[in-house]
Amino acid sequence: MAGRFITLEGIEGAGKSTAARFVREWLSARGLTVCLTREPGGTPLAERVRQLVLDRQGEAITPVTETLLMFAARGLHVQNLIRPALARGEWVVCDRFTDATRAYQGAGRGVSLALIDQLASAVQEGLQPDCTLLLDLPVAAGLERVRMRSGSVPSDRFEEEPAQFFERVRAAYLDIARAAPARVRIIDASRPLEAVQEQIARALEALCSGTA
Ligand code: T5A
Repeated sequence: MAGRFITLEGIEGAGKSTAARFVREWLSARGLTVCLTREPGGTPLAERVRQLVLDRQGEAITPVTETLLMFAARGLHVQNLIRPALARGEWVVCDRFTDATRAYQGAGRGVSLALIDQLASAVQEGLQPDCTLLLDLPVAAGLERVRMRSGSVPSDRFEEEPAQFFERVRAAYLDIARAAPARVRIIDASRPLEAVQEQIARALEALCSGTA
């Protein structure tokens, strides 16, 4: 079976990283070779861009510059990790991709979607996820999980944002899912872990059998 490109999306604390590890195990158990990665980041240089863009102590970054940094990291990631892994027949499981830029920089920060689409087209050169798992839950529940995990001090620049910012991000993700129902599967991430994993397993079964 040829490699496929799976992305995970959602607001902070939705459970993407936990779900990404589950996806890797589920696919590996079926004999598939999996490349688990994340954005921003995924290659040595892209991880350095990640540090710059998430750093709470750094200098001010405008929304457009933030968008350019996300795509600079994405360009490195697509060219040096994602495309080579897919070419080897591996399944790439990526914690966030361009939908995050549409939701955070587009809806969250007000950057024009036309600019985001133009940058996506230049950087991705036709590469699109085969399947996106959108882990959806109320903003308060996601932020509470983050608080339980890391305490009350924000761990990056995005966690400093108010709840209204994440409401816009969540709404944008749901709009993206409604506009691309064949690609984006909404997972009810407010459920207990086992129930979340059942929903993900169903989506993966559909993808593997070619019906997603
Ligand atoms: N960003 C990123 C942009 O603005 N634009 C872009 O283009 C891109 C690519 C970093 C930031 O970058 C921004 C968005 C982000 O703010 P990130 O590293 O993915 O992106 O950071 P976060 O989203 O902040 O990642 P988190 O680790 O906070 O959230 P996750 O991965 O969604 O959640 P996870 O799996 O770590 O789980 C959080 C906690 O909840 C528990 C877990 O055990 C953990 O403690 N949990 C559950 N608890 C109960 N029930 C369940 N079903 C649970 N699932 C997980």
